[in-house]
Parts: sequence; structure tokens; C-alpha cells
Amino acid sequence: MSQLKTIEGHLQAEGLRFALVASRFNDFIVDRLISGAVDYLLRHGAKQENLTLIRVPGAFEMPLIAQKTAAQNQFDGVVCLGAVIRGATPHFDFVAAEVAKGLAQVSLASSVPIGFGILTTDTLEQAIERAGSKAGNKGVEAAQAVLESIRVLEQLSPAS
Ligand code: INI
Repeated sequence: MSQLKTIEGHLQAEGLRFALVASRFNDFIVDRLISGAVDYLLRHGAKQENLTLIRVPGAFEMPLIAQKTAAQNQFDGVVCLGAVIRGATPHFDFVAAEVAKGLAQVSLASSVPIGFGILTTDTLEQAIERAGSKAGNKGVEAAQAVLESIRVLEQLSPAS
């Protein structure tokens, strides 16, 4: 593989501006995702003054706010953070499906990298595990994915 011409993103965030769009719903989980994402970006060279936190009510509202955020031309990337946890009704399925589909559309339509740091779990315990304990931190993963995507896009021509 090493002989192939390769385009890949480096993980240096210096000079980049990020929006973190985070839901208030399940905020005790989401706050850990925010902490993980912020910590990751700062440790990779981002400046605190270049990080903006935007709060939204729940995951369902996230695609619209992410779309408006991406359209501002103020941010190089948008990290979306939330937690959709299954309850006793089908509400979970509708919210989880809409946020995933909506954020994918926003990313394609805006050409701004959107990180999908939305936990979709069957139980609260699974969410806790993915918010900074034994199964990692989805906020960190989403921040890294956005940073890497920004750096890849920089190397591709605007027309592609
Ligand atoms: N929003 C979430 O972010 N996570 C959830 O687990 C959740 N559940 O399960 O209901 C949730 N619902 C609220 C939804 O995102 C909207 O904010 C609400 O329906 C108002 O539009």
C-alpha cells in the first residue's frame, strides 16, 4: 500500500474554527461528549476562542441547527453531539432515524464536515459506556472525524 499516492488528513487543528452543536436532552451524557470533543480539539492545537458551543433542545432539532451553522461560513467543521436512548415507545426510532438522515443530508449539501457524535443506544448503561468510560467517548471520535475530514477536503479541488 505504501507505493500508492495517498491523500489523508493530518490531525493538527491549529487555526481551525469548530462549532459543537449539542442537545440538552440527556444532558448528563451529552456533557461528557462535549468535554471529550473539546479536550480532543484543544489537545490537537485548536484555540478555545475558535470553539463555539450551540445548544439545541433534542437530537430531532439538530439537523436544522447544524444546517444553519454550516451555512454561516464561520466554521470549518461542525461536531454534533447528542444521546438518543431507547424508551418504552417507538419515539426513539423516529428521532434516531431523523437525526442520522438529516445530518448526512446537511453534510452533503453544505460540503462542511459534520461529525455524527450522536449515541443511539438501547440502555442508559450503554450510553454511559460510550460517553467517556469503558467503550470510549463518541464525542472524541466525532471531533477527530471532523478534523480529519477538514484536512482531507483541503487537499481535494473544490470541483471534486
Ligand atoms: N431527544 C434526544 O436527544 N434524545 C432522546 O433520547 C430523545 N427521546 O428518546 O425522546 C429525544 N427526544 C426529543 C426530540 O429530540 C425532540 O427534542 C422533541 O421531540 C421535540 O421536538
